[in-house]
Amino acid sequence: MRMRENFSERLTQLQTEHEQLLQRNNEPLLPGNGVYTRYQQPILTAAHTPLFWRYDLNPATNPFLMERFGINAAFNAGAIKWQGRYLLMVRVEGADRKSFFALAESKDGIHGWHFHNKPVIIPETDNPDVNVYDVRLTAHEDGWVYGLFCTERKDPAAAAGDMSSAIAQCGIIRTKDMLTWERLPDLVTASPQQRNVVLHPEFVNGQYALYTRPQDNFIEAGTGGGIAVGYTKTMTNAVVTAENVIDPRHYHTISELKNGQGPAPLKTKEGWLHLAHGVRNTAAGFRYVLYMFMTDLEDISRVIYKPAGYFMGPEGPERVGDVSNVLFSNGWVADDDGTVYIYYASSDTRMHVAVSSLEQLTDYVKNTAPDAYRSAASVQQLISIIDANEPFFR
Ligand code: BGC
Ligand code: BMA
Repeated sequence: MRMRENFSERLTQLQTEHEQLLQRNNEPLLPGNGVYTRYQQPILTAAHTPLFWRYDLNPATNPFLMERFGINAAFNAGAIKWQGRYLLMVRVEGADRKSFFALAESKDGIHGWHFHNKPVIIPETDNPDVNVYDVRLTAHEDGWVYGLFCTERKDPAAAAGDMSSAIAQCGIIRTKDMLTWERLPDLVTASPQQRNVVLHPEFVNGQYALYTRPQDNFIEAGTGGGIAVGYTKTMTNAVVTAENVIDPRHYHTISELKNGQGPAPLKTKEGWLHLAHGVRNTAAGFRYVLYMFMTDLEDISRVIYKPAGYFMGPEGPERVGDVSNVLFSNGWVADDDGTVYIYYASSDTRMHVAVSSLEQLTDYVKNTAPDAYRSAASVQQLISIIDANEPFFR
């Protein structure tokens, strides 16, 4: 049969294409906005997953060399620097819509990203997860690396015929070697829904501090919402009884519908730098953008700087994908020299990197005006910039 004869030819084509993709060059997009530098190409996509995940490579059992396991997307990755290498714990989504986690690594944080041979095994609890996604990695000062992720299960109270309503909660895993993961009981909070829960890297008054996002129902924040802080004595039976909202939602802002903490905050001389996402509703669906704020080093519940609006919004080809008009980030890495690698996903489809530094990001949060909540007040902010620039633009 023709196809059978073509097996090795097709395999060579697939391998060549895959190699070229993994080795393709990625140039910075200059001059950029001075806050961060985007790169020309995504760093990871569904097509970066190994061919031996997707294809049965045995001509006897797969004469047509057809895909046996489709991969739909590679996005929303947690990040960590581990033994000198940059690691992403990527949300990989199969054609079956189930997400799972897979590690990918790069030597310099920008180029040469490739997946490890096998996905990560996440042990289940007594109440099996239907879907897991959006892990945040935190190297805690207790010596463990924790992964906090969203575990989703069908809402048992969903009306007959409602096949969408779900309950989202925070699943917890930990490791000391990035190879095997111990599953701990899910986080318990008073809130019926939890997504975007993130572990703070240091103890606060001897307790673990968590950023949570109290939410009333599966999609809308309802009367809840906002990025909150809560404390638990232990992570092996994590219970947060009080969630104190530190970054609430506001009318007519980029996060009026909902918001959530991105990765764990980065410590700087001046405060904890936070990256988060904000969501608003539009006639074309939800729009997800990234924003930043800074909290006090002594009192992590006190926001000391919060620039207005978004830090990064979807641009160009980033705008289009499975869930268009979305930027989401749950991973970044700060190097000892202050370089910050921001790993973000576009439109629930692919991963990108943007590079900045602690110094630039601190300058950004301190010197960008906060939201003034009214058009006229924004105009005043703009006029003061123009006036101060007057000696420079003639
Ligand atoms: C999806 C997430 C999404 C959430 C809320 C989940 O089922 O997997 O990507 O954020 O629904 O829309
Ligand atoms: C969610 C998030 C992400 C996703 C986004 C857009 O609420 O938790 O998983 O990127 O929606 O679909």
